[in-house]
Amino acid sequence: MKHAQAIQFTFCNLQFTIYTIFSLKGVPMAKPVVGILMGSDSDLPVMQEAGAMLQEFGIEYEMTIASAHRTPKKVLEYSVGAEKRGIKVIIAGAGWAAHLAGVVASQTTLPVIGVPIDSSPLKGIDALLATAQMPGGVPVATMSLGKAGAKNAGVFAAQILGTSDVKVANRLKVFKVEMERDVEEKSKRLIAITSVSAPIKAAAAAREPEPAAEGAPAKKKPRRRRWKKKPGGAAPAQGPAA
Ligand code: AIR
Repeated sequence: MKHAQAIQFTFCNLQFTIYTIFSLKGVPMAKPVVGILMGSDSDLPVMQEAGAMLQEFGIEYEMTIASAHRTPKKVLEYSVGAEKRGIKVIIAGAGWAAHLAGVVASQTTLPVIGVPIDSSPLKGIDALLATAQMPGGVPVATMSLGKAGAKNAGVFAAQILGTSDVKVANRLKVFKVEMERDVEEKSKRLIAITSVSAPIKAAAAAREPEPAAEGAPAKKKPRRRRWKKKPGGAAPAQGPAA
């Protein structure tokens, strides 16, 4: 782990040096606007979900390891200098006693998104509380635990940037439509392979009417079956439970 951490650190420094050389030579380079921090290299499989989402929305980001407990000076330097370097949102993920996001938030007025990581024997409950339970005045927008939380951190960062960037806002709209379509596809596949009750099939069919052929009389919407309560018995359920 220590070895991997050293490699990552060297890589980040190299990236920074290359960026500095090129920008001094006047070569335009995309500047990162989101900073992803994580407490350890062991958090990378979770935190890369945030990077993947940012990439999908065409947002430049940088990633580094900084621990509130093991490298507090680095966390301080990063937090204080981020805004000047053009960073607009910081995503901070950590496990165990996860103070990273809170410490970052204490040093900057940039929005900080916290990702609690389920790497501890307490399955992340410790990280969730440490990240979310900030005292008044120092907010950390805390996501759900683990990979879903990291993914949401990427989406949430895009939503913050989307308030002043039309391109990002439009990509977010497409993302929502695609997500809805994906779920509907899954639902159709499920209906096709299972014997679900008639009212659910009818409701699915009603949601997606077939296009009527030209000149054909308009198709009637399937009528909802009305269930009559049997004397002494309960009416059968008409759809999935909420
Ligand atoms: N951590 C590192 N410094 C402070 C904290 N809270 C967290 C990391 C990681 C966990 O400790 O975010 O989730 C275990 O780190 P490691 O390096 O032992 O794998």
